[in-house]
Amino acid sequence: MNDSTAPRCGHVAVIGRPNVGKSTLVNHLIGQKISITSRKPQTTRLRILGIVNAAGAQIIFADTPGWQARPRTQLDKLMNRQIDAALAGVDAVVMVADARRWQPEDDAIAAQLLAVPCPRFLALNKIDRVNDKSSLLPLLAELGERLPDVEIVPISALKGKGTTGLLTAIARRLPLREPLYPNDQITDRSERFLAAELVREQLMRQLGDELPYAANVVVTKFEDRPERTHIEVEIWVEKPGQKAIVIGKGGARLKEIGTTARQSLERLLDRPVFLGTQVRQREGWTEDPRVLSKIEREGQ
Ligand SMILES: Nc1nc2c(ncn2[C@@H]2O[C@H](COP(=O)(O)OP(=O)(O)OP(=O)(O)O)[C@@H](O)[C@H]2O)c(=O)[nH]1
Ligand SMILES: [Mg+2]
Repeated sequence: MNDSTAPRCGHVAVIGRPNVGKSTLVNHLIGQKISITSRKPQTTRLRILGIVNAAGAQIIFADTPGWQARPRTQLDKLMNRQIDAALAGVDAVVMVADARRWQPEDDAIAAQLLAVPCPRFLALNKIDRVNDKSSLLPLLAELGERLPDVEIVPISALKGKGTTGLLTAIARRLPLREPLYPNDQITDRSERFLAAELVREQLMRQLGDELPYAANVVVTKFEDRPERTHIEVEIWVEKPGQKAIVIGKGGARLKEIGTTARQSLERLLDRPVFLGTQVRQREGWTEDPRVLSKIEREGQ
């Protein structure tokens, strides 16, 4: 049998510090936004699979939350546990780092990378922001020495530079195995989960620094009706003042959040959507074990 044409398939964890571009990379490889992104760290909360069929392989990426060196809340701890779960039994690991600056936390993640007994890759991301590409050479040389057996690939997840090369390199290293998922499936998460996430994406993108971390989105209704999918969500915040901020003057902020989230959702689901939003105050949910175990179990 000619191995180069035999099907390959495997699980690949994508790990790294918050905000380095893990979700942007997974979305780019899938060609759809399945994992939310923002300029703020800790955007991804739960592991989400992104399934790519390319280069003769089915590559099942697990996008993970950014690893937090000092988890503070129970929610932070839940997020770090998601990374451990993604690393269990993987066939390859991709660490993502910012090509502009290697940081002390990157060393801790590189140690996790080296501890996993499978093919390892380091994607040095955001090279579109590096004007003088030759300035990358000393970092590449140093990392090459410090991280033996790690294939280092400079990329721009945002611009799609170097990403095909990375995909092909990963595909080549996966085990010979029939695909685990049907070839039209792009994620393991339900449409319900994706709806909640796209609303949370707008909270991350449109609100100030603290509030998004105090917010949770819960789907209360999801019905496929003949003319459109009818979705209702609750946005939980911790404090009364936060509720006023999410709603905004005359409801303007909430309207903007709802409209933009609905448009992203319609693109993803490829059908018309009604999205109803309500804001509720729910103090201390980031420490509430009942809420957290529900989030962990059901993904919302
Ligand atoms: N210029 C540039 N920006 C990028 C690139 N990749 C990602 N970004 C930006 O970096 C920010 C963070 O991207 P995410 O994909 O949300 O990062 P993440 O690693 O998933 O972050 P967490 O989920 O918080 O851990 C966003 O504003 C992205 O648009 C890139 O290649 N170039
Ligand atoms: Mg992310």
